[in-house]
Amino acid sequence: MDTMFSLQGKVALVTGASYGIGFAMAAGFANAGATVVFNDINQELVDKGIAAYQEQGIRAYGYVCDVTDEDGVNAMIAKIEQDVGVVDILVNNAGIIKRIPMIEMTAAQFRQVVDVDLNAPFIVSKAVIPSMIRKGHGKIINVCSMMSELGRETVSAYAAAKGGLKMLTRNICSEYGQHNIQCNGIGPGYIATPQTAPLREQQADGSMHPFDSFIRAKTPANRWGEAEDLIGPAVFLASDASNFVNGHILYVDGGILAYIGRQP
Ligand code: NAP
Ligand code: GCO
Repeated sequence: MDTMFSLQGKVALVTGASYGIGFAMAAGFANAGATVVFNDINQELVDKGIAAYQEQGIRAYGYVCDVTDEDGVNAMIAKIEQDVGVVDILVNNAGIIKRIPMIEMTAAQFRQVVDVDLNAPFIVSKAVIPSMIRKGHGKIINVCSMMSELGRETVSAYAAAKGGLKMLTRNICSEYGQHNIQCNGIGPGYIATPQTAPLREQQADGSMHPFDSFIRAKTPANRWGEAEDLIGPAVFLASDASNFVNGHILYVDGGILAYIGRQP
C-alpha cells in the first residue's frame, strides 16, 4: 500500500509554488519522496519559496519563469532535465483572478487571465509531454476551480479559463493516454490563500467580509478549505494509485458542488 502512493525517484514540477496551494502540494510530494521543482516570476519570489521549503526540511529547485512565455518555459524545462531529470509529474498550478464585472472588463484584462490560467497550462504541458512519452509515463494535474462548473458575478475571465482548463484536461487524457500519461484536474473549493484574502478580510466594524458567511453557508463542511486539504488528492493523482484514473476532475470542495446551500 505504501509503495502505491510513493513518489520516490520522481521529479515533480509545480508551477507558481512559492506559497499557497502550489506550495502545499509540492511539500506533500516531497514528503512522499519526490524531488520538487517550482517556478515563480522573479528571483526574489523564488528565493522566498526555496527558504520556505527549507524551513520544512525540503530541498526544492526553484527557477525564474513566467508560465505564459513559451520560449522561457521551454528553456526552463530543458534546464530542469539537465539539473534534476525528466519531469514525471507536472502540476499546472500558477493562476490569477481579476474580479471585475464583465461589462467593465477590458479585452486586455480578459486575455491576461486566460493567458495565465489556460494558455500557460497548454504551454507547460506541451513542453513536458514529449519527454514523458519517451520515458513511458507521466502525470499532469491541472488546478481547476469551482468556476470550472459554476459562474458568479465578476469572474467571467476566470470562469471561462477554468472551464477551458477542464476540457484541456480531458483532451490531454484523450490524446496522450495511450502513452501512459494520466492528465487529471483538481478543483479546489474556496481555500484560504492570498488569492481569496480579499474575500475574507475583516471589515472596519470588526465583522468578517460578507463573502465569508456566504461561502460557509454554501459549504456542507462549513469552513474555508486549507491549502493542506489538497495534499492527499494531489499525491493520489501523482502516484501509481491513480494509474487508471484519467481525464477526471477531482473536486476538493467540502461538498459545495453537491449542495444547494443552507436554507435561510
Ligand atoms: P495564489 O496564492 O495567488 O498563488 C498563485 C501562484 O501563481 C503565485 O505563486 C503566483 O506568483 C503564481 N503565478 C501567477 N502568475 C504567474 C505566472 N505568469 N508565472 C508564474 N507564476 C505565476 O493562489 P492560490 O490560491 O494558491 O491558487 C493556486 C491555484 O489554485 C490557481 O490556479 C488558482 O486559480 C487555483 N484555485 C484557487 C482557489 C482558492 O480558493 N484559493 C480555489 C480554486 C482554484 P506571484 O507570487 O508572482 O504572484
Ligand atoms: C472567487 C474566488 C474563486 C476561488 C476558486 C473557487 O472570487 O469566486 O476567488 O474563484 O478562488 O477558484 O474554486
